[in-house]
Amino acid sequence: MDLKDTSKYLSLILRHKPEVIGIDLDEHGWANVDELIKGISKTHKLDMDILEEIVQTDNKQRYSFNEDKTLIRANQGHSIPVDVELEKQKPPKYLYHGTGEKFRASIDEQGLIPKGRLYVHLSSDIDTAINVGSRHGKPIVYRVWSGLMNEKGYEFYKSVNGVWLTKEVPTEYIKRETFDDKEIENVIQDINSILLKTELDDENEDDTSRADAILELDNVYSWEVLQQAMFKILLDDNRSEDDYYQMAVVIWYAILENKKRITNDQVLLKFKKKTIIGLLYYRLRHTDIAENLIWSITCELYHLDYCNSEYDPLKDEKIISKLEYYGINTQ
Ligand code: HQG
Repeated sequence: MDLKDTSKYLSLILRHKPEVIGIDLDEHGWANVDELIKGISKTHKLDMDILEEIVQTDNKQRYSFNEDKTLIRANQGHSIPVDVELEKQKPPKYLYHGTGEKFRASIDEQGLIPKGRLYVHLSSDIDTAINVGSRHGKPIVYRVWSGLMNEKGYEFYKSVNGVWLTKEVPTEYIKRETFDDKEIENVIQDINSILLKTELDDENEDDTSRADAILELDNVYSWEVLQQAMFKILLDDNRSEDDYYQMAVVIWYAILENKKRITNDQVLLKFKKKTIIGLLYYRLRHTDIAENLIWSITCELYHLDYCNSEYDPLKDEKIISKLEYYGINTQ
């Protein structure tokens, strides 16, 4: 039996059914470590060393000891009513919930409810939500307007392992993330009209206003769909250099905004970094005006030194092969 089995059993005991091994949790979810080891080791190989290893290496940091390691508890995920002293926190504007396609109809009707657990579990990025959703078959992801909910008085908690929790999410605060072409086409049309409108708008030299307006579209569509639309524009050979340039500005603003808003750079952009940098270079390499901009984007995404790097994206084998995948030959 490996650690994973023992860890799963541990989570059953600490979150749902301590009675299986004849122990109790206190009101804050703590179990006595000696009793726990004694109980679990009847069926699974477990001693203090193994338990410490499980707690330390758990990929989601599910468990915590108290200071002198005489007590242990699960950080979140309980179905039994314990108060793990969750920290109330102001959520970001959006959070995500991954689930199975089979629950879609019911969720669209009822909103998100905790089902067997004490809270609805949310994550700050889509990738995690997709992973969570995959546990229930074909995954789908809902975007949750958590910032707005919070303003309306709904409370949010963040567990020590970074999972966001809330009691419920009514339907008016969720929208399923879709990646279908029709929606992307709608976004492209909206972007087109922004690009066009301001271009006709006399000698409007203010580039920032167009990029801002495009970025604002993420109040209407999801940021992911917006990115797909921009990606399509960058892939389109028949666009003007100015269109490509505007996409670069939007990406730069998004990076800046994310820096302010979110510290975890995993959530920075949903583009594949290499593809997007390759595309920006491919489209804008001959324009003086974009040179600094695309170099700044590259440095931010790769954590490069602004002044010093010798890096040339269009000589990067990985980038070249990503672009080839999209039918672009950089040679
Ligand atoms: C769904 C894992 C129908 C909900 C993960 C979910 C997570 C509805 C399922 C943590 C519904 C409950 C929690 C409605 C919600 N109608 N279905 N109105 N509202 N549901 O396992 O969020 O590995 O209890 O979408 O990483 O999947 O255990 O919750 O699909 O953080 O540490 O009801 O469990 O962490 O399933 O997962 P779950 P979950 P651990």
